[in-house]
Amino acid sequence: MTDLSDISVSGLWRVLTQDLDPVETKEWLDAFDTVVGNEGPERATFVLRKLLDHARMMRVPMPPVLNTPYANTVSLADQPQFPGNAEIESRLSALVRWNALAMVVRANRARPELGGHIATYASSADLFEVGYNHFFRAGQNGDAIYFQPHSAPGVYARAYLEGRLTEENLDHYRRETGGKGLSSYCHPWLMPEFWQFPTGSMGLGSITAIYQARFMRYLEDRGILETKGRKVWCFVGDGEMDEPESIAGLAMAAREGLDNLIFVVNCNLQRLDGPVRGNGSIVQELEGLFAGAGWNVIKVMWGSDWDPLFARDRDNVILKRLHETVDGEFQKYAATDGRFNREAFFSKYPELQQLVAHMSDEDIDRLKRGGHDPVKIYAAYHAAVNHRGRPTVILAQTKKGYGMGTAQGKMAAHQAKKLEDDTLLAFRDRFALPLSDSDVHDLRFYKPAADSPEMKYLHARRQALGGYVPARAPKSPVLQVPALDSFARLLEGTGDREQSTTMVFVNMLSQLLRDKSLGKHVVPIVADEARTFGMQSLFRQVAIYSPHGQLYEPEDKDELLYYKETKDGQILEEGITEAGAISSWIAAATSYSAHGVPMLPFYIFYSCFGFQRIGDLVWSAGDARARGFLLGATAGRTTLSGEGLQHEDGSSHLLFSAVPNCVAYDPAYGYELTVIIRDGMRRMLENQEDVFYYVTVMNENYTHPAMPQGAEEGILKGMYRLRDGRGTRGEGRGKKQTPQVQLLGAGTILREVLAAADLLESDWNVSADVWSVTSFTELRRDGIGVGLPAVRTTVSVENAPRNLLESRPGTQSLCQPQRSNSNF
Ligand SMILES: Cc1ncc(C[n+]2csc(CCOP(=O)(O)OP(=O)(O)O)c2C)c(N)n1
Ligand SMILES: [Mg+2]
Repeated sequence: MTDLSDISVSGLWRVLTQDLDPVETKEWLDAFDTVVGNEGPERATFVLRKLLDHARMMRVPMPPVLNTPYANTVSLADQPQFPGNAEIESRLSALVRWNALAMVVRANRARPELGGHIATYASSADLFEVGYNHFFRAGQNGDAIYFQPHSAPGVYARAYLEGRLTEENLDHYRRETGGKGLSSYCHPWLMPEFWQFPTGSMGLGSITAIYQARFMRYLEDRGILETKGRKVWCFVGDGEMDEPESIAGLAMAAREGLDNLIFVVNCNLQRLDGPVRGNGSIVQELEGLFAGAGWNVIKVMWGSDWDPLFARDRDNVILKRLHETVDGEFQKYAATDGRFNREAFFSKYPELQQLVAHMSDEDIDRLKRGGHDPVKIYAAYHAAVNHRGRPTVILAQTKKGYGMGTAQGKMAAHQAKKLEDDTLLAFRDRFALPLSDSDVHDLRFYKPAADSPEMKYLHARRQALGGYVPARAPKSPVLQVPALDSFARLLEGTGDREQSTTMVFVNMLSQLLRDKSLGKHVVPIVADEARTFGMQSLFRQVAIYSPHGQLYEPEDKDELLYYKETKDGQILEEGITEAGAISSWIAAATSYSAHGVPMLPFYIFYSCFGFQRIGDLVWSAGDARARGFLLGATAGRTTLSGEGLQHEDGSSHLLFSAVPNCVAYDPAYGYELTVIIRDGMRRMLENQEDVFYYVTVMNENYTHPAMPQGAEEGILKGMYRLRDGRGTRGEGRGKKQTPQVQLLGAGTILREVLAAADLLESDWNVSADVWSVTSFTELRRDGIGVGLPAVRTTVSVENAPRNLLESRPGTQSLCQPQRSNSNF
């Protein structure tokens, strides 16, 4: 007997499809049918359960119960009527396909270095079109759609048909100059009124989408915003699912019952270099993964033209053959023609050969994968939006480079961007495009007349769904921020009392949470470190958010500051997932745009586990125009030495300083911190600047002076004179000129600098001015800005004239937190 425990999931599936005793199998199945037929499905479930328990007792290895056959999950019988006009939709999707392809190929004909992708969109076009025509609801009360990044050309091509982008825009694909260009990928910084969510870096779309869905629940549960019925759609690639971030939030999504979340994985079985799982099955693997995490899984494997084949296949020989086939072979079938497919796939068994005997090679060639059949896609989406209690993943099988002639299914399909005329002509014929040979040769964009049935249909569908997508709302309602003197207690110093800046922050946060108008917008976020930062008082004050409330009596219930979870709790206690915590923060920090409700998130973490751990998500926050505070706690080299090097952060400020719209401060005193946070709130909530803050806080205790008169401006600019050396020199000390030095200190080192100044004065008679540097980053930016008036005002890139910045090499990085295209 085969030892099943040693076999991989896909291997096991194949072994299990080899039937050694079909007669006996049939008897068992007949018996089971009788139970279902006579006693109903409930009884059948009970019997199955009993059998499984019994098998476990007898140590019989279990089959991979999380997998279903390599077939559509929604059966033909359960398939809803397709409500659209299939013919018009097919013509529209052909036009979008063409314009996307023309845009990329045109750009590369003119400038081969531009790059771009078509094969991804060619595989996902139908997945999007069904969404556009029937599901995606627009607006701040609509759905949040995370587009698969490399399908951006198709999203532009559709917006062109919709009249939202012009031919000139398409002609500036990947050339974002002069305000007419289109960014390579989904990028709210570069196209602030178009893209909502940045997804260009693989895996970040998935995790931020999951936490977006969770944040929408949070807004609803806290009574801040009605989000019921809204969905988060996240389109990802099958290769992309290998990213740790892609799967990092799956269990949370199921645990919290996020049925407002729908993942669509475009399973074209390929990534950039080759097959995703050449020797296995990515669909089956993902099914097991998602099902194991508790998701509702819907597979869309085969198009409607397979239905009659499956219906006639009494012996399940198609499934048997499918289960023998690894993805590397499926890719080959995609890259070859019907004749090859007949010989290599269908001719393996006589029964199978028989099933397709009536079909020509062309018919076989045209057999669709499920992700290319709007009827099947509609059925899956319909099931997904109506599913309750769990998130849904749709695994849609497609072909990479679908319809792109010689590029379809090819190993190098991902990078195909220069197509020859004969391939283009074949594409035209394949999708019945109304283009002449010379139109094709010239790669002419095509838009039907405004009064054509296609255009009327397209606009009518979008009107019915509330408008156009994607569209981003850059402005939000203004929230008034308390005046600085309302924090007087934090500005007047601590006298003899020693305190850490972390505690000052917690006091300020606590005051903000109590603020009548601003309080409910505050979102404190921690990744299992609240106690470390002395924040446990907030557990009781505003409680921890839990969609299930608190189903147990907490061990510390008798204490004043007990661990309190409630359905309307305000703290997001994420557990040990920095990636999850910052994804929550991003959702809150972009809520002003995604939901029209500005929120004020504070995510506090060990500074060593900030950028170093989740740097790419920080960039993503910048790209998304996030507004909020990140707090790097226990910062600097001098605190918590006993914890070892892991907590000795000497680089987080350097790392954050590279993100152009991140304003970073390293304050030493409570009043500095207070001024900085107050001003940050003013800039983000009142002025609506697209900046976010990184502020370090420490846990070293010392006394804090009161704010010196007039220090505020310097604190914000990055430095101010804390001690005037001349003032420290004693009276009548002689007229002799003594040396005068300037000492600068930031954050943790400032108090050592003050001590050094004392030493210089007492031991060496050298007087020293001491400057508290609250931000070397801001000073550096100020310095760089000298001679470039437009960016002189720190990082307020928003107001800088783009053409000026863009025309100067070397200053671009200041205004464009964009990744280099060539990396993607
Ligand atoms: C973090 C990151 N690593 C690498 C890339 C480069 N990259 C862009 S697309 C791609 C392949 C994507 O494959 P898949 O997710 O299967 O999408 P498909 O194009 O096949 O639909 C890669 C490696 C990237 N964009 N982001
Ligand atoms: Mg892929």
